[in-house]
Amino acid sequence: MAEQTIMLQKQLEEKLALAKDVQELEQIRVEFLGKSGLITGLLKGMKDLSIEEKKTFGQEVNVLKNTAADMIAEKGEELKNAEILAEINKMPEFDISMPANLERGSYHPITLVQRQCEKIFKSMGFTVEDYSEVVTDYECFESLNIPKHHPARDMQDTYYLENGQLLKSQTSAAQNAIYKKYKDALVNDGVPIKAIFPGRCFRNEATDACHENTFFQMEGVMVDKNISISNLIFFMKTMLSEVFQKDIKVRLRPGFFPFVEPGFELDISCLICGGDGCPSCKHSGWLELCPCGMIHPEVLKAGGIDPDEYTGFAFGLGLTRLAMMKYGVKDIRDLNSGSLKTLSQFTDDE
Ligand code: FA5
Repeated sequence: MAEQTIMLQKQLEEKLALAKDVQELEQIRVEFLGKSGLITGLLKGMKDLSIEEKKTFGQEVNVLKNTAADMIAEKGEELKNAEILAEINKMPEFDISMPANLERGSYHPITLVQRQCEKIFKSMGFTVEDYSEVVTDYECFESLNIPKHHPARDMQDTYYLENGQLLKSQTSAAQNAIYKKYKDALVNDGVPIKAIFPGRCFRNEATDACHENTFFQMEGVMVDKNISISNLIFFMKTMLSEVFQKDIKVRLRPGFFPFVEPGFELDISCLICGGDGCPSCKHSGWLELCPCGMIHPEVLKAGGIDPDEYTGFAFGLGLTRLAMMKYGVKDIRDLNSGSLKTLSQFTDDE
């Protein structure tokens, strides 16, 4: 009977040597080790053998079964490795010793002006804060003296999440948290609150040359005893002269925001058309850049600060528009285009 097992093993070896892929290998496995396979079939012929012969032959068949399973598994590994190698060989050749592409990327123009503004304000003692893009209705509106159904909300329609949170429509959404963070140091240690917080804002509105649905602002606040509009104007002027490094025509006019009183609109003369009027400034010659004002007492109160003792100013600089003016970008949409050809032209000129 040993001949039968030796013959079957030889047969299996020959078939395995010819197997080209895992599908063929599976067929061989079924042929030899399947329920009605050749090796299993050997056991069926045992019924006419003596008990002693059955014992010996049974052992031989079991050894063959295990050997066959090992041989098939080994062949399987070999075929899988060959398949991986074939895939690798199909890949285009490359030279791993080649030096990396040494062409440097460049910062986005908005990042450049943001960094520049941060540097200017840091040099004047402001901290730079980060805040989330998803905020609550309380943060974005209620804490800023804009209750539900207030008409001021119409100016800032945004994108709402199913859980009632929203994508912030203005960086002012961080004001309440900033006041709460620093109020103890203000009251107990007399440290003025001086913070800027740049961030991405979202508004559900039609786009044009000076409006995007996703844009950047940079909020700034200062709270202390006896802060006045003169302080506000000083910081605004310093920031603009540092950013542009030349005299810029600005105008301050009254503006309404429920979270400041009095409130102003700070416009700069359009640097794209020199003030003559163009699509970038909606043909007015002026660009709304940085609304600002004295923080409303209700807003200070919501932040845990006593408005009878402390006053402060706040501003909301349009960073994206500032980048447009600084780099002469005529259409705001180019800044979100992701076009490397457009964006790689700008460099940090410091
Ligand atoms: C505000 O968002 C107020 N939170 C600003 C503020 C802060 C006022 C603190 C007073 C005190 P406004 O909606 O005007 O205000 O936006 C501020 C600036 O963001 C604008 O002057 C403009 O420069 C920029 N901006 C507003 N909407 C867009 C837009 N759709 N695309 C690009 N820039 C925009």
